[in-house]
Amino acid sequence: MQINSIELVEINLPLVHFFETSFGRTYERRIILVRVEDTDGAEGWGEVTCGEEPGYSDEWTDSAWVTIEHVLAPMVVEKEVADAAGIWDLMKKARGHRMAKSGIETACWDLEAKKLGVPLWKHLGGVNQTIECGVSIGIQDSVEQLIEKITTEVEAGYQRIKIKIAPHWDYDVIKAVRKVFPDIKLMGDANSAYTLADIDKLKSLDEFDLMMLEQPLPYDDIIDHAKLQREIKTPICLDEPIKSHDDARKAIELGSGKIINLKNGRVGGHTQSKLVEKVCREAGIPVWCGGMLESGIGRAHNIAISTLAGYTMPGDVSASKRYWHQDIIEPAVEVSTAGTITAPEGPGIGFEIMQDRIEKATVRTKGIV
Ligand code: OSB
Ligand code: MG
Repeated sequence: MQINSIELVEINLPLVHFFETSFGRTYERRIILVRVEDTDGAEGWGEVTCGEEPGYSDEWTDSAWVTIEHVLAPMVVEKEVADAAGIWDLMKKARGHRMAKSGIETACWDLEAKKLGVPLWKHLGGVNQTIECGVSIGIQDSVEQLIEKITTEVEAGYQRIKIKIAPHWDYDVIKAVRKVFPDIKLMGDANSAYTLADIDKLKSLDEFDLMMLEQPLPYDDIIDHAKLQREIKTPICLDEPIKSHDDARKAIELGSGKIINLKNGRVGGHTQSKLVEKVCREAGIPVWCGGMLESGIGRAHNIAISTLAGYTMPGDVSASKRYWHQDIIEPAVEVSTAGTITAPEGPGIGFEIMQDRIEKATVRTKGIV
C-alpha cells in the first residue's frame, strides 16, 4: 500500500441535542475528516474523534489538524507499506496524538477493504455481523428531562442506558432513574469527576445495581482505580487511561477495573484496537465500543470494529438521528427495535460518503501530497 495524498476536511455539525459531560457541554462538533488516496486513485475515509477542547483528552480539533498536517501526514505520504496494519509503524516516531493517527489509519483500512472488495468488518477479522447497542445520555437540565430521554431510548429498543454523572448529578439522579426503571441495564460514566476522597459517595452507588461505573477517577489513573475497585461491588469500566494494549495489560494486572470501553480514536485506530481487544479477550475482560459523538464516518468505523469477538457488551454506537439532523453518509445508521445494528455488506465502511453534505458543512480543507 502506498498513500499518495491525504486530504483534511474540517466540518462543523450542530448536534440535535447538546451533550453534557462532567467536563463540559457541546452544542456543535468540529470534526476533521481524513481522505486518503493511493497510487491507483483508490480512496478511503477516516475521522478524527477528538473534542473541540482538550477536555476528554489532551487532543483537540486544532491540535489534531496541525499535527496531521505537519507531522503525521508527511510520515505516511509516498511511503510503501505491506498493508493498512503497517500504517501505524510509519507514525511511530511521533509520540501520542493517537486520535490524529487514528484518522489516517482508519482511512487506510477503509481504502484497503474497498480495494479488496470486502466489507471492512470482515477485513478486520469481525465475527458478529450484528452488534448490540446502548446509548450514552448526557447530563440534562432536569431529572424529568433525563427520565424522558431514557424512556425514548428504552422504547426504541436500546439494550443498555449509560448516563453521565458528576458530583452534582449522581446519587439522587440515579435513585430517581431506578425508581422508574428498576430493571434496565444501567451504568454511569463520570469522566474522571471524582477522587479517592469521594469513596463513600462512590460506595453508595453500589445499591443501584449498576452494570458498571465508567472512569470515576482521574483521566490518567490506573492505581487509585485498583484501590477503589477493591472497595466497591460495582464493576469499574476504564475509558480515558487505556491508550494501548500495554495500558490494558497493566490495568488488568493491577485490577484497576473489570471492563474496558475501547475507543478506536483513543488507542490510535483499528490495528491498535485489535491489539487491545486481544489482550482483553485473552484475560477474560469484556470490551465494548465507546463513542465520541462521531459523524457517520467515525460511526461506520465503530460498527466495523465492534464485530470482533471480544466486543461482548453493548457499545455506545447508536443511530445517526440521535446526533444529526442529516448524517454525512447514506444510508444513515439505524438501530433495530431489538437494539442492534447489522454491519453492511458493501466494501470498506459500506456506507456512501455524501460529498455535497460534507461540502455544505466544510469550514476548511488542506491537501497534503
Ligand atoms: O466518555 O464515553 C465518553 C462523548 C464524548 C467524550 C467522551 C465520552 C462521550 C460519550 C458519548 O459518552 C458516546 C457517544 O454517544 O458517541
Ligand atoms: Mg467514557
